Amino acid sequence: MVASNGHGTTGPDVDVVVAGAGFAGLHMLYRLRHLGVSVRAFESGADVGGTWYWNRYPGARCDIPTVDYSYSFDPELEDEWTWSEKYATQPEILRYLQHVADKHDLRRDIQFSTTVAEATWDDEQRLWHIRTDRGDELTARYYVMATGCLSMPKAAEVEGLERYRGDVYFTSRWPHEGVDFTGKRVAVIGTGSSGIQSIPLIAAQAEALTVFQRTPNFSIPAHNGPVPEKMRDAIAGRAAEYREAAKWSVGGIPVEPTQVVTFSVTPEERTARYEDAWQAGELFAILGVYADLMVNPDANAELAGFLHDKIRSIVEDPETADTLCPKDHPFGTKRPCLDTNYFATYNLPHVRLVDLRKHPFRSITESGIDTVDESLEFDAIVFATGFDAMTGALVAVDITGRDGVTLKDKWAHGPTTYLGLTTVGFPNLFFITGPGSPSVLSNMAVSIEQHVDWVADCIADLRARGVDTIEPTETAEAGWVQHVNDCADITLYPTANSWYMGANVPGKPRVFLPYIGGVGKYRIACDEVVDRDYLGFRLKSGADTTCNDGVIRRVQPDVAAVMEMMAMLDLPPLETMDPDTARAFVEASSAMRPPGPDVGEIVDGTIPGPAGDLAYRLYRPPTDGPHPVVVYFHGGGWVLGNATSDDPLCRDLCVRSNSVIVSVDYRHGPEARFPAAIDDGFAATRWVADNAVALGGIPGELAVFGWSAGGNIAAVVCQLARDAGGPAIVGQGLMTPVTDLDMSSGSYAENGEGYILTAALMKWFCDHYADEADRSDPRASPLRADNLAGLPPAIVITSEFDPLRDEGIAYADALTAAGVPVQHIAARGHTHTSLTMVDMVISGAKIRAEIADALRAFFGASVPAH
Ligand code: N01
Repeated sequence: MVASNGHGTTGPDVDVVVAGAGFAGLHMLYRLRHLGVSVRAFESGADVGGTWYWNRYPGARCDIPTVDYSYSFDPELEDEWTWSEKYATQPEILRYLQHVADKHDLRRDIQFSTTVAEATWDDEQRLWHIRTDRGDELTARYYVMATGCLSMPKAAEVEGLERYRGDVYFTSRWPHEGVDFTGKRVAVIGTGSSGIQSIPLIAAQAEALTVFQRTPNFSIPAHNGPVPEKMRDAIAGRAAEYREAAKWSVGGIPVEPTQVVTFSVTPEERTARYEDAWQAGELFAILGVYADLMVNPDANAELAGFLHDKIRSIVEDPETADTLCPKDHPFGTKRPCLDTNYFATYNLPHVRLVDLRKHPFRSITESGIDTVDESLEFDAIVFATGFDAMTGALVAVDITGRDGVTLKDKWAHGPTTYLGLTTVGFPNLFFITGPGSPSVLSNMAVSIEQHVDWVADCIADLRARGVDTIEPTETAEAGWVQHVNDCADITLYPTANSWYMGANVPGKPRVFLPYIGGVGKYRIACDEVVDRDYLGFRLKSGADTTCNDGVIRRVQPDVAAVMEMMAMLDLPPLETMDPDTARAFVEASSAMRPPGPDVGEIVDGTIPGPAGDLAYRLYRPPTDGPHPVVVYFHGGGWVLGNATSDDPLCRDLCVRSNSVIVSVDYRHGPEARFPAAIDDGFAATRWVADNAVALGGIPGELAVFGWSAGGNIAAVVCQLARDAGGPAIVGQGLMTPVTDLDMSSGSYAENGEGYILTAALMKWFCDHYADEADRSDPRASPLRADNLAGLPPAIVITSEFDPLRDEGIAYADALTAAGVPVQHIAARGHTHTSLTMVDMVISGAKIRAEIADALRAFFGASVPAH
């Protein structure tokens, strides 16, 4: 039903309904009001504040410096409000939000002590029907959920609570009048941020405190106190500039991320830096201590070791200290805590730690808690057991979208959103800091404002254009979900059983919920969506639908980061250089690469070639031989490179495939043009086959592998070997190969610019390599061979953003058509060069693992075990 809007026409009762009046809801209300739209907000609490209204437990504070954890939309607040501490307490933050609400008279649009219970989309009228738990019913064009990421407390999951006669408290729903634990025997369950903040203060009052710990957590001292001068100075007199920098930063605080990796410095320097981060008492300082902390397990373990030592140096009882050392998850993969005297609390004689891993709960009794091996009596039990994070509050509202689908059902296997803001099937529904947005991994104040601004601007824009509904497309949403996962998958985060993964709630799907790509990059993506005419959104105005469908981020995030870095260096294009200068330039750049994994042995030697000796480098696996042998041909467009130029890739292939890799050099253009490289490649393959035993290889177990121009040589060598009756080659690995020199495929048009290997550079390579007349020779363009039958089984690897992609695919198809067994590995989101960037582009590792598996399959049972 469409109610009268009081203006004599029919339409929604209000333009927008907002659920929640915390940080997000208040700002949303402010923005909408200034747009001149009608808005009604509902808030479950009796006043504004959201999380800061409910979480009143002793010790509750923010864990982002409060000068950063503040609004920027009202510049007057910078002077009006002075934070008393580096990390303000809950009452002070609540007063701040109340001040904002008062100043902007926001309460008049908020109905308190009221929860939105149901929201149902009416596709005919194009509006939401909203119903609250107090029976209010109204319609709205848009529905904005500003319900918070950590607002739905988890149920007490310990059996028997209903029997218990003592006092029960949840940190997330703390009594307004406070609690006096003096003379009480208290149990605290949970050692996340809420437990770690409250335990020292509860211990200070209680007669006896027992902490039940399931998982120990990393925590560093907050070193709280007055706002440090350096923090005040950073913002004083330049608040606007400071806030602007925060918006484009990684985590929502303007700090320059380090580029230094853990093991690039001496152990002494490393420890000194860890110590500085410990002393700084800031989450972003310790999480950003080294660039590889959250991607390299060894780097992470190094810091974890330092933190374990700190715990052991504080906690006097060695067994308790050991129980408090987190060992089951990498540092940072569960949100680390900031504390005041947390670990030292365990030195107090009346405080005891129970390790639930060793002594699990049996049940809660009338008078206390039974573990499997003792009965303990308590006057009060405090649950600091956390939240159904990020999705709990969203699916708690009965939301029904188009075609009667509920949000709960749609997200049964994990939330799917476009930009964390919207979801398919639910037009005109917006989430503030929803799953798939930076939210909890960032300074929430900054992320909330970004979402609120995006939503407000969007609503204003749609109204101005006469658009009735906005809804993401399946393609855009699937693309964003993929991107969110791609970003998480190159980090250690998914390895932990954290609430980021939904792992703290029994039965919740295991999905990495927030977006880890960074606040600044995320903002760029959101803005770009709008600039590209709402890319990936379907807009309906009356009977018209417009849609610029597509995916906003398709390149793998680490590949994109490398491309950005290179763009910033503004390097001269290779094709503007003469070959010698280009060679020197590439060699100098290669010296800065991570070296790749250790192999068992490296041997350099020479091979007699048709026109003189050819250098080779042999990589032997660290396992007992003999091994199968792979003749490797380097990339470099037949102009650049040598036997050692693909060193990291060769090491990686060697270790992963457990094969001897013999990287052979060949003559280059323009000094030695086509077919010199091919002649050398074939001669080198023959020589390696003949000398397999001396090289530590298994006779007959010989494959060839090449990248780029090297892939071209590998493919041609297989054709030549077939035609010459030997040597026997059991498999060919062609990674982003050149198979046709005519350079006219669709992928040249698509990817010829902007992905490092450009069409212009390919032309430069080809011009230096082969005369026009030679380019259709199958020895230059193996795709043009009349007959591909009888060639060795192949692995063809193509990259999505490579000008050479289509010719790789064409060769794979042609081989298949000729009856050759082919495994085609399509590297999604990769470029021509990214798969070679060992230890730099982490997303390439799983592709190289697939390649290694395929190589091993060529050799079958003859490959010795790892
Ligand atoms: O909740 P948590 P939280 N039996 O989920 C344990 C933010 N926050 O309220 O790890 C026994 O982190 C659980 O054990 P395990 C901040 O982002 C910020 O403390 O699941 N134990 C864990 O130890 C934070 O990360 C501040 O094995 C059970 C604890 O309870 C987020 O909110 C302050 C259990 C829950 O830890 C959540 O923090 C407070 C069971 N059945 C919160 N179930 C600031 O400083 C759970 N546990 C700003």
